[in-house]
Amino acid sequence: MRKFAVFSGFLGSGKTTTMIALTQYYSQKYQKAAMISNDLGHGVDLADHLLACFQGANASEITGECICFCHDVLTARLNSCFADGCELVVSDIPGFGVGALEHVYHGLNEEYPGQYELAPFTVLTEPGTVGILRSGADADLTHILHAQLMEADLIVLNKCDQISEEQKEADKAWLAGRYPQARVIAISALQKEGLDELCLALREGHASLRHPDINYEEERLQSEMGSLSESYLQYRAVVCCDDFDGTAYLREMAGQVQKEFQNSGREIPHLKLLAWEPEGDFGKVDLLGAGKPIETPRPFERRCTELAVVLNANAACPAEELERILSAAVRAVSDAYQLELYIFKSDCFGMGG
Ligand SMILES: Nc1nc2c(ncn2[C@@H]2O[C@H](COP(=O)(O)OP(=O)(O)OP(=O)(O)O)[C@@H](O)[C@H]2O)c(=O)[nH]1
Ligand SMILES: [Mg+2]
Repeated sequence: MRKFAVFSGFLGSGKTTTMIALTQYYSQKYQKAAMISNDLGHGVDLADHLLACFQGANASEITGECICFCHDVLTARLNSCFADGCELVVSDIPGFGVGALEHVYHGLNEEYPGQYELAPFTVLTEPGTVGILRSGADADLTHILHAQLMEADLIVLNKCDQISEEQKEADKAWLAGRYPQARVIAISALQKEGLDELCLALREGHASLRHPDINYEEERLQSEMGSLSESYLQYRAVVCCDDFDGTAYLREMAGQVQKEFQNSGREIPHLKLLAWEPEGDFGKVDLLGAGKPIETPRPFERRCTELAVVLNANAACPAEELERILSAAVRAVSDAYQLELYIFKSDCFGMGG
């Protein structure tokens, strides 16, 4: 079997966390599996790929372009994973992901007929998203979330550790009723629950290769995408005197950024802060919306004297403003911790192209 699955879904829905948990579970229980982190940022070792590597996943990345538009790069990577003994490869999609069914699945099917077995087109969602869809309160966001789910053969309701059994069943039933073309399964990637059902759905299921009717809204999607910016910042921070708490440092930085976005009334769907120290300890902090609590999926185990830091953010503001906010937060918090900074990468751009 040489199976490939795309994992689509909104920013922060848990695509990376799920791909890490899935490839590890799949490799233990079935056959070797691999994941690809696809990011629009340039260069190598971006946050999602590094996180997967730190956690020991069989991972690689495709950066600087969407797999929708570089089938030669994608197929070369798939071929090398399959040659390496993998039977399942999963990749995410940068941005909103809408259109990936057409561009990736139909594209591969037409250009490389019969070469790849396409697993169900998978869209991740989470309880908060289902709540937004059900209320329809935010028209633009609802439009994007709905367009994503229209493409799904398989809907994965992630983060079920955050809700009760009753809520989980209610959300599943609502998704199944609203998107009858898709199978719905519930998991918690963080708690590694529901992974067997997900493995089986990908192993045994097949892509339907439908053409969902979302093209007429493409212009609107383009303009919504155009209002988002993405930023990547990488630097090394060295303390001048005492050691320090790396987790607190990352959380304070997320807090500064959050304050700026709260003040301006703009949204920041996902800010990732990943840092590691020379001995191999690492920490991760996430902000998943200006009004959301700061999450620490992985705290540092020890205090630090030196850190390499990767910041990656998607936000609804112009690229220059996002860059200014992130740089200011890095400088202010690093000063407070008496850290000397060596910035070696800063890449910020609008996602509208
Ligand atoms: N409680 C809970 N949190 C989760 C779960 N899965 C992911 N998360 C958290 O949700 C946040 C976002 O997860 P990611 O895996 O980075 O999401 P993503 O879809 O890859 O995000 P982008 O790369 O920005 O598109 C992180 O803080 C994760 O730890 C889950 O099952 N339960
Ligand atoms: Mg990700």
